[in-house]
Amino acid sequence: MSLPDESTVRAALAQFEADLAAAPSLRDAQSVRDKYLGRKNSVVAGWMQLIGSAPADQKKLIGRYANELKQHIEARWDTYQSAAEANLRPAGAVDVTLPGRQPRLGHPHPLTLVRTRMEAVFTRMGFSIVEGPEIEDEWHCFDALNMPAEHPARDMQDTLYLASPVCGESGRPDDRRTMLRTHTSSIQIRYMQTHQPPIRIVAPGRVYRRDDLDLTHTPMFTQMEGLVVGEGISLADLKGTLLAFARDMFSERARVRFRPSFFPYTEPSAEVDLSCWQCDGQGCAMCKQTGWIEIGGSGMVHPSVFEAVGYDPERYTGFAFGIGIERVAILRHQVQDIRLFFENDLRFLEQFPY
Ligand code: 2U9
Repeated sequence: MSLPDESTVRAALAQFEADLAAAPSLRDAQSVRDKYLGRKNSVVAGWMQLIGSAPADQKKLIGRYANELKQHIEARWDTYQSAAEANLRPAGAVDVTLPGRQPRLGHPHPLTLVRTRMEAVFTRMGFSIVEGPEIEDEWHCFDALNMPAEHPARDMQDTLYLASPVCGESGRPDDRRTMLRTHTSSIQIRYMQTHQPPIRIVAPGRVYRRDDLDLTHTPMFTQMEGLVVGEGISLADLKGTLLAFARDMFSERARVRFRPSFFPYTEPSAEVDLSCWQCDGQGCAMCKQTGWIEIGGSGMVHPSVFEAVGYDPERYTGFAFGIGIERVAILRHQVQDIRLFFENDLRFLEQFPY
């Protein structure tokens, strides 16, 4: 091969253009480029090889011509390739080689996450999960729970009654009114009417009360109530169950404390406190320096409730408890305002990934 000079560079470039123009496809054009630039057996590689056997005073010059040819062909190839790829795609078409857009994945609401976790804890202890209607009659919500007609909880001030009566259980005029359930205890009344002891259930769901919205109150909130009925069920079983719940849900070291209270449907009744799981009872901001956190209410089922559903109160005893799910969520996640759970602000909701 004769040694390259300026005219051989020009001739090689012209030949490259001609070969490129004759290439029927982008793939053929890529072969043309390889014929000139490839690492082995290409025009540029051949020129580079000549350097070894060339006279000493020619070596530098040959290297310069080889590089010049290489740079020209590379630049020309870049423009050729971009134009060819743009031509392959009709105007406005989707470029399928671009990475896809990341879909925005949703996740369960924080209250659903807490509820699911609580359900899992009780399921592990052998409880079944039971649901029921949100629109209730007064018998299932009040009468059967030892809250007779004159009971203050039935007041229009506290309960959201529906405009038109739908049905009544007892036939008395009072019982014909329908309402949004004020607690999920009505689920448990329905369950006892259709099942015989022993029973071990938790009843989660929304409940409604006439309340104004503020930092700690909403007219709709979520509860989980529990009910265990059988022969020989005692207050010790209630305390043991709540302790097991607290240890699984909050902290291995949790302790439970009862404070005497009153509910019409339980006797005796108790407020339930847990030792603060953040400071382990030492006192911190979360427990307001008391070492204890109120988590709900509980008690032994009142005999009148058993009578209402046809259970023999001489034979059966049982315990019940109620826990506010928002309260658990607020405590677990240090939420400052209960309204955040219901405003659907993504800046809040996105802080609870699945
Ligand atoms: C039946 C008999 C008794 C359920 C109970 C409480 C005490 C209680 C509150 C906790 C926070 C409601 O969400 S809250 O505001 N609940 O204090 N609930 S005993 O007693 C029952 C339930 C069903 C048949």
